[in-house]
Amino acid sequence: MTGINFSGSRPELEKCLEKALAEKPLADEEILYLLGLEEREELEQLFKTARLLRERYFGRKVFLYGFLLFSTWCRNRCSFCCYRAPNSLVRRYRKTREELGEAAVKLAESGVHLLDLTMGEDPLYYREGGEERLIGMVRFIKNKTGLPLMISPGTLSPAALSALAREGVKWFACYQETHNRSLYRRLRLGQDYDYRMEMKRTALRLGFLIEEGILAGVGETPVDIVNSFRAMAELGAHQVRVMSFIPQAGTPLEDHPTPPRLRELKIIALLRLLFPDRLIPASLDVDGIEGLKTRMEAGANVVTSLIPPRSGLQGVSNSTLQVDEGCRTAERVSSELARMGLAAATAREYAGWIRRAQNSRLTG
Ligand code: SAM
Ligand code: MD0
Ligand code: SF4
Repeated sequence: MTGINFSGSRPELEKCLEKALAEKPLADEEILYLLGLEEREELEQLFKTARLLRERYFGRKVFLYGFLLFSTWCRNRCSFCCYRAPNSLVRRYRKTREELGEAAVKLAESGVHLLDLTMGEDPLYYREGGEERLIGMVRFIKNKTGLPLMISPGTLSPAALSALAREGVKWFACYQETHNRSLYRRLRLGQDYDYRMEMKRTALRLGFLIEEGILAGVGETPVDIVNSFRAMAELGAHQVRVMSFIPQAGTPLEDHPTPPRLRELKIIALLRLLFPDRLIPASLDVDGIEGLKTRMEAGANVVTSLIPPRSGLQGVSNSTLQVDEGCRTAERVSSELARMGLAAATAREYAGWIRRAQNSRLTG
């Protein structure tokens, strides 16, 4: 019993979705076939299958991640990002630990399950004494809120990573954006592909849970997407994401169009089919609260980029979208989830998932 009636669907579709539901590995051609679906009813079957798999591992419960971008200064020049060093059209700030602490407490009180501490590669944290500053900041937020932490710092030295592991930081997030080396070179200008990949392996060895991610709409082919799925599996990532590229004023890709959202939705669904027990985000940073429903319907089980209103903190790809309007809060997200028959998990449920993941008791 699959719980889905596939009768009337094309035999190829039925075969692929049955296989996914049985958690048998899909061949590259099958993934490509599913990524190529265009018809509404067929897509609906794909999304339904993704939801069924999500329900198998997570029931109706969803995790909420608070986002704290504590510095928007960056030494890098990623072609897609508004925070690239030469961009003068973006608001720069660097939060003190007290300012950050205040926002962190607001998020914690609102009921988020985790705080994602993110920065541009701010030179302040790379000069003499910078790593200690970063570690001090992390310790301060941990003591102040007691919440599980994720760190999204870009690349760091293995020593700094190791110190963060000792502080008890649970997650290391670092997105390759693509696993096609020549596309990577055009996106993460001047950054070493292997160093970035290796940091994630180092993080795993240090006991972190890790998040890998890709961008949709930056010139990737369907085969590139399949290769990224394979790279995520090989890495053993615990959280896997895709975000649609949003063009940014003042950057080399400012005139490159944002992709049709169906591409991101199909990738979310495929991620669920391939990684049924892993965490898959729906980011509010791409299309705001209006974009939540379709992403949840495609199989996501985490909502990211919750930002406290009027804290002066920004997002990334739509850096101020709906922040001060209060649309990116736990309260607003929870009421949207309720309308979809979903609900925010308890802190205990999230802690339980982390414990099982850290004890490697996830399947697959
Ligand atoms: N600086 C760190 C790094 O690059 O790893 C962490 C912060 S960085 C802003 C986080 C992620 O935001 C990037 O890895 C990328 O996936 C995403 N991002 C940046 N600019 C974007 C854009 N224009 N559209 C969509 N996602 C974007
Ligand atoms: C998000 N703006 O979740 C955040 C960010 C970094 N770990 C996450 C890209 O959409
Ligand atoms: Fe800097 Fe990260 Fe933006 Fe690249 S993606 S420019 S490393 S903030």
